[in-house]
Amino acid sequence: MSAAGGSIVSIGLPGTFYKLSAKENDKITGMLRADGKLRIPPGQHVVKVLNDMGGVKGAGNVPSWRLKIYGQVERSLVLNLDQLKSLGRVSITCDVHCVTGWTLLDARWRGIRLSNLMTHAKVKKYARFVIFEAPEGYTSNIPIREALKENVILADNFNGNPLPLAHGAPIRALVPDLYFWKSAKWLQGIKFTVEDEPGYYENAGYSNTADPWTEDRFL
Ligand SMILES: Nc1nc2c(c(=O)[nH]1)N[C@H]1C(S)=C(S)[C@@H](COP(=O)(O)O)O[C@H]1N2
Ligand SMILES: [Mo]
Repeated sequence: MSAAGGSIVSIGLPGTFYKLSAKENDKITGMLRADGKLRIPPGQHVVKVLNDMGGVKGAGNVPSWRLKIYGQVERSLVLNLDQLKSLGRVSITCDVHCVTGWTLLDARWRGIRLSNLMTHAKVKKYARFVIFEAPEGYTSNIPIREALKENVILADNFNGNPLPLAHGAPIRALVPDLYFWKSAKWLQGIKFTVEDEPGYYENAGYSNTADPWTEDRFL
C-alpha cells in the first residue's frame, strides 16, 4: 500500500485518504503526549487532511441558527452565534481520531469551551451526561467528566478559517480524546441528563465509551 509521498487508502466512506508514508508514520509512532498517552493510538494511521465524513447537514451559518441548552440546568438558554461567541473563545491544537482508522495531528480549532457554557447555564450537580443534538436526530453522548476537559469545545473555526459546512458550520462539538463520531457536526442542541442516552453510532454497534487508546471501537 505504500508509495512515495504517501499512499491513497479508501475505506468505503466519502473522501480520499492521503496517508503518511510508512517512514513518516514510524517517526511519530512511539511518541508520547504530555499526558503520557501514545501520540498515535493503536490501530490508527496518520492522514494529512481532515476528511469529510458526511452526515445530514444543517443549514450552515444562517441568521436563524440557534443553539438550545436545556435539560438538567438552572438556566435554559437559546443562543445565537454572536451570543455564544461572546462567552469567550479559546484556541486549541489537538489530534482527532476517527474510528475508521485515521488520525489527524495538530488540527487547530477555535471555539467556546463547553465547561464555560456549562457554568453559564448552571448545570445541576446531579447531571451526569451531555447529549449533543444535530439535524435529523443525529445525537452523541459523553459523560460530564469528559465534557469538563479543557480541550472540549464548541468549534466555529478550523485551521484559521470559519468551520466549513461539510465539517459542521456554524458550530460543531469537538471532543478530541474520544473517537470522532462523538464530535457532532451542525450542532443544534445540548441536553444535560441524569441517565445516559446512547446516540446514533452508539445505537448502531459502536462503543458507548469510545476510548481510542484502548481501541474501544465496538460494543
Ligand atoms: N451531525 C453529525 N455529526 C457527525 C457525524 C454525522 O453523521 N452527523 N459523523 C460523525 C463521524 S462518524 C465523524 S468521524 C466525524 C467526522 O467529521 P468530519 O467530517 O469533519 O471529518 O463527525 C461526526 N459527527
Ligand atoms: Mo466516523
